[in-house]
Amino acid sequence: MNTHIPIPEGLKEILQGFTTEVLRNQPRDICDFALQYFAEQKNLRKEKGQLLKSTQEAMQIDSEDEEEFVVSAEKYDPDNETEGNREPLVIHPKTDEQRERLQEACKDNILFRSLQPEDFSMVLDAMFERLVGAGEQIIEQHEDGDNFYVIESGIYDVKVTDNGVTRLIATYDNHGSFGELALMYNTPRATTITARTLGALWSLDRATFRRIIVKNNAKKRSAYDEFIQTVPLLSSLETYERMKVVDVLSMQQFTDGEQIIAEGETAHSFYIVESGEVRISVKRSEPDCEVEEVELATCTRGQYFGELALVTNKPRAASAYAVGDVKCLVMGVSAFERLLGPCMEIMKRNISNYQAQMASCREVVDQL
Ligand code: 1OR
Ligand code: 1OR
Repeated sequence: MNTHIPIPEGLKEILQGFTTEVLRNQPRDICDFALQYFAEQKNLRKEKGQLLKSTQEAMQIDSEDEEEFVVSAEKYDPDNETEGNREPLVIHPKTDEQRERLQEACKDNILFRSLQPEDFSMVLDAMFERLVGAGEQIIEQHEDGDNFYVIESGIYDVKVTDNGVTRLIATYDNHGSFGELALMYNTPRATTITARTLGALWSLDRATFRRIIVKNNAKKRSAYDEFIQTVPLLSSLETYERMKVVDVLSMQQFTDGEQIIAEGETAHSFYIVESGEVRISVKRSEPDCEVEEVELATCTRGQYFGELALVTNKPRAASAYAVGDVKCLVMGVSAFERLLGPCMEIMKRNISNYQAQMASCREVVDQL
């Protein structure tokens, strides 16, 4: 009998992917492995869907803006502004002293760095101070996201509960920001965040965050995605993973001779050269001589630096300086840890190259 059994769409790809992973991992128990593999695939699919939705929403905000612009170019009607489908801008009045502290806390924030000055000013207007006590929970895993937070002071523990087991995965020490993911991608909170000490936070409400930051991210995606695709380190990332990388990048410019990284300092960022040249050097002090700097390497377009301290959790191993005008794409430490896991092997391989090169330098010196 000649029966025709339809093959569901995607079955072949799913089974091929699974078989490849089984062959690669050689698991002892294929059933257990299958459970874990397909659960991960389902999560990945969910994540991709959410990312796509957030891009579409950001595009929607953009097109609303264009419509508003056309209407207001024809005839400006101030009464109409607040009647539109847009909420008026949120403004939390601040004293001069508060605004100064706020500006100081936000000045290095990577999510804000690529904003136009008028958008940054709107963000500052909308932010409000929240003082927290030791032990206070600011974010609870799996809840909906209400605010984004920039740390002014205090120590904050980041914990994840998985299968009933709670693990401390990171700590913010008087620096950084958190709570952006649920607002960017419309996902539940990824972690629980609790203050370990007394502290002060600056909060930004969800609506303003989405209106300004998410819209800005959509612009960044179209501006940087092409370049990011050419960066060798990131070539193993899937398209949606690259989009997430672009979301957390900001561009920083340096002029000739400017120091980008200082040897011995605590690391907060990772850099990819977009244009120009970066010189990497270390201090060397010979007996009876002044401390001098020796050049180790140079990085040009598409190359990265500043990963070593983040991977090893140590102070900066070398300094980095701009040679001529330089533009770098910069990523914060927690985004680096969260998003560049798939590139870690490549970075570690290159780090062991540093050590090998260092060893061969020593051999040459010893032979002299
Ligand atoms: P959110 O809105 O999901 C919890 O609320 C916040 O914790 C999250 O945004 C991030 O700002 C922050 N993975 C996910 N979120 C993290 C992580 C993180 N660390 C801090 N947050 N990982 C740790 C990376 C150092 C990955 C492992 C779970
Ligand atoms: P970082 O976070 O320690 C300085 O900040 C960066 O310089 C470092 O990450 C690397 O990205 C970059 N040894 C150490 N760091 C190096 C080296 C290097 N080259 C580039 N960086 N060596 C030179 C190998 C050609 C080894 C000799 C000490």
